[in-house]
Amino acid sequence: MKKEVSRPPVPETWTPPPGFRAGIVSLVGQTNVGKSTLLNRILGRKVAIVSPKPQTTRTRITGVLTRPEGQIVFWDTPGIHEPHFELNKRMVQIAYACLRNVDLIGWVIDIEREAYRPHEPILNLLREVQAETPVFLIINKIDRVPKQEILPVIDRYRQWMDFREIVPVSALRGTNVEDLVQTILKYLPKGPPLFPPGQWTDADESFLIGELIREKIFHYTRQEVPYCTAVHVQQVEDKGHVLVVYADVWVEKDSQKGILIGQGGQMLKRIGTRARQEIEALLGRRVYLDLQVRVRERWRQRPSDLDLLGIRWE
Ligand SMILES: Nc1nc2c(ncn2[C@@H]2O[C@H](COP(=O)(O)OP(=O)(O)OP(=O)(O)O)[C@@H](O)[C@H]2O)c(=O)[nH]1
Ligand SMILES: [Mg+2]
Repeated sequence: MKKEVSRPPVPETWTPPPGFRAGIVSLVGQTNVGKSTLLNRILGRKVAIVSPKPQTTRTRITGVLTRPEGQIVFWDTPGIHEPHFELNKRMVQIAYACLRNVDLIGWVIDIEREAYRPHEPILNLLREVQAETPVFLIINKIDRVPKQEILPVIDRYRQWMDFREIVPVSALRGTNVEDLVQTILKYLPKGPPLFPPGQWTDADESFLIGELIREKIFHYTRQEVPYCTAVHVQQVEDKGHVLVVYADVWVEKDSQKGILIGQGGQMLKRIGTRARQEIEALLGRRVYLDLQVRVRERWRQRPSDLDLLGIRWE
């Protein structure tokens, strides 16, 4: 048993068939390579937010896939990058911590960006852990290159490290993703499920709501604004016919507050509307979203603020 994951008891009415397999698989890699897209594709639902901008995922996201033959608990992780703020240091720390106490590691690379040169810090780390933990190379975004360019990349990476498996995929299109799932299952230890079948994440409602709001901020704002922004869900109140969500959007400066609110409140309205629609779809009920933009200077540097946002390794 690994103490990092909370493991709610499996209902006694369900007995896993003989030969059932279960384990934890960490998805790691540079930022923007498609780790979260891959997790969502595997689960067939959105558990992790995605954006074309780097550094979207800020903490570990758990996604659980249960099949008749086994259960895979995926950890989506923040992309590994050079950290300049306490926020980013924690993100990278979390990603590194997710290499320990897992049953398998999937190193996700972007074939367009990483075909000729591996990310050295990740490569060196994985070389160290591979004696204890099987490492797969997952070559993502193969839809972006001609087919004949895939094999040379496989050959090159094979020279750099002895991967247990190398699986080219397109997380966006779903190409080879089922093969990846089947191959992962073969490597997991035999044992009972770690989560009740039917549970697809361990994240709570407030966290998921905050992430969906943040995703829209990443979508609609640019330059430094998304990076200086955090969402803190203050309260979720069930009023019967509607769920009322009070959320603060933190920025670091007045100028960023102005951008997020926009002329005549247009920007905040757009973010709020799109977020609300997705939250309603996720929870299957009507939602009223009360968004307040607040200046919280230097929150990215303040450990207590990062704790409050849940950006820390427990
Ligand atoms: N063409 C193509 N784009 C992809 C694929 N997978 C992901 N993307 C795109 O790549 C961008 C980044 O995807 P994410 O899933 O957010 O990447 P990530 O690795 O989780 O990024 P961080 O959380 O920032 O570390 C998004 O614009 C995705 O749509 C793929 O297979 N093909
Ligand atoms: Mg991500």
